[in-house]
Amino acid sequence: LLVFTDLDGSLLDHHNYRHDEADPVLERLKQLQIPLIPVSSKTQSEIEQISESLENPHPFICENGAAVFIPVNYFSNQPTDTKTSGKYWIKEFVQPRSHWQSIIKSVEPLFNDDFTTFAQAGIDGIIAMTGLDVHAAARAARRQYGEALAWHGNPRKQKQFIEEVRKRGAQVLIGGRFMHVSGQCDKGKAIQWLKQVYENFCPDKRFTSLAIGDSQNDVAMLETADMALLIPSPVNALPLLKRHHDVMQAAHCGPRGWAEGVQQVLQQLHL
Ligand code: 2M8
Ligand code: MG
Ligand code: MG
Repeated sequence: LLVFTDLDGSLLDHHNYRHDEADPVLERLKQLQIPLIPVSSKTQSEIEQISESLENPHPFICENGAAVFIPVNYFSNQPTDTKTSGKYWIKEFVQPRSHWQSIIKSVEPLFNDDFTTFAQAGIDGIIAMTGLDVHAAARAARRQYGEALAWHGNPRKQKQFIEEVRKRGAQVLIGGRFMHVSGQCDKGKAIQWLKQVYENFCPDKRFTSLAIGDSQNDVAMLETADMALLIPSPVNALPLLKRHHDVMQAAHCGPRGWAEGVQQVLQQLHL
């Protein structure tokens, strides 16, 4: 089993970003040596901090599938298509943040006060919009592959914004709070790539993928995985899945629902 999990609103509580209620199940996954792979809109720096505090040594996927970070020597060889940087082998799916920022800049005149980007908001603005502390907000600001923005305008204008940036080669994904402008990446493509890497390096094992998420930006991953666990959100409707054979829905929001759902999957698989 490979557990691909969204963070905010799924493993972490939407409001206070805590995961206590999932801790016993996280412990159980460790005992069973089941990889826990964070797949989030969050940045490398944010996920590193979370993985460290969970003592989770597994790869992670940041910025909505923009890049997969594999700790060097996690597999017996470096996967093809990856570069080495610092402690990681990295598979990148999109161009750097500056490219997406210039696209946003080019459409900005059409949408004067309709949005605020993370770059415009700065650390203080990010704190105000998210409730993160100053250190966490600084990590959220350190984006490498896209731009996050808060939408203040009406839904019609929002649709138009998505169209305008799309014409210029960008794609918009919608998370629990923000819109994320980047390239043709999503959490689904990224987990598919990483699952293939596990299979290439462990040919004697068969992997089942479980994806867990609560928002629209999780749909591609929920549809791609063998099993999907939907976590209800206190702020958005359950994302609609077009295609899925094995989908479960947690009874509670955040880490409580996450823990109940994962436990159920472990039982189902007799683990
Ligand atoms: C953003 O991500 C969330 C989760 O999906 C969202 O879009 O609502 C990201 O910018 C992330 O880096 C940040 O930590 C989070 C804070 O709420 O918001
Ligand atoms: Mg989420
Ligand atoms: Mg997320």
